Amino acid sequence: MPTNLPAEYYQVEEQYKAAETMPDKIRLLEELISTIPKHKGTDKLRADLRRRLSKMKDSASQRKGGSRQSSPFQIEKEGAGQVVIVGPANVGKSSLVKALTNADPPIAAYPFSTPIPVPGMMPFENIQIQLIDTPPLSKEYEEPQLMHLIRLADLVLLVLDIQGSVMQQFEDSLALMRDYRIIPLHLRDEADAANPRLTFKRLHVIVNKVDDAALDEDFQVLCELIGDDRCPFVPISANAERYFDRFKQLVYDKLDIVRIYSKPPGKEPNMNAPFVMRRGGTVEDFAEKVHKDFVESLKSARVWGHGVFEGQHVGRDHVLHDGDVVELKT
Ligand SMILES: Nc1nc2c(ncn2[C@@H]2O[C@H](COP(=O)(O)OP(=O)(O)OP(=O)(O)O)[C@@H](O)[C@H]2O)c(=O)[nH]1
Ligand SMILES: [Mg+2]
Repeated sequence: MPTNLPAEYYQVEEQYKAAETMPDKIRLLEELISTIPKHKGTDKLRADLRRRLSKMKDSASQRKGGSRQSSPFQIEKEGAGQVVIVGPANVGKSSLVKALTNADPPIAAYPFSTPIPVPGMMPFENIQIQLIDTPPLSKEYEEPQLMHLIRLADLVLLVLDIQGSVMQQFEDSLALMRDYRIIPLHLRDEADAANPRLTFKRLHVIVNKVDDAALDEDFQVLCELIGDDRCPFVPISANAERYFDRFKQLVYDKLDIVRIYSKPPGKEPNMNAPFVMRRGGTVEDFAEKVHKDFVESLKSARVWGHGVFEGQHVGRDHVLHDGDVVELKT
């Protein structure tokens, strides 16, 4: 047991030991973990308590459902990409997810109103993109499972509040993620890029509550302050519904995906139902998307679109571009 624990630790520990119900025990154990200062000497204690907490959460959810339930932080990817909306408390994460998707997460004027992630689908042109509302990034209430969700996502959007202390929110959020070895991709050069314990995530900053022209000016001042063109901040207003189109385009662009249309031989392609692939994907990757057996049986392919003449025959390695139409012959 480390000797330099704060008095608060021992107080909460007493309460934890005295707690009689499982929800109380879980809540107090979380509180107990948050009282422990972070340094080498407390690593083991924190790890042990976290393990105990996760066991307690597991058994609590088992009891509830009769069988083992998966964590609400494990969210299956749906649509063209999974985007997590993270940020400090009360910046408007839930408001954004509610305004932009079919989901209906809780919104409140007080902080910590979102206890678990809520996924929703955002339509963009002819595809759907998954946005996930999350509990706040907070020093007082760290949520390791949220960090795991961030690690698995295709894109992270960090939401800040122009009407609050934006730079502080920005720095605190990055510091919290760094504690869990999550580093924004654009800062890769400054971090130890070869360190396999670090996760580099594509991250963009969305500044919410830019409700009117006066706040547009505040946003401009903020941009000048940042002066870093590798991670430009993007304004939005969930309540005034401003800059939504720009937001959707940004999400699409940053997901780094392309839409490819399948044309059955002798028929027209269905332009409403694209196949979505990573940018740089080839005809072979596309064939696999359409049907896994097609990779083996593919005889030839023709492409209409970028950098080819109409219906050009191409090889398996041909790289496809957004909007290309492909006819596969098997
Ligand atoms: N002026 C203004 N207020 C907003 C905007 N978006 C959200 N809010 C308000 O900010 C408060 C917090 O909104 P939420 O969407 O619950 O914020 P959150 O980030 O999900 O909060 P937590 O889940 O507690 O972390 C509510 O009172 C919202 O009405 C906006 O664009 N402009
Ligand atoms: Mg919320």
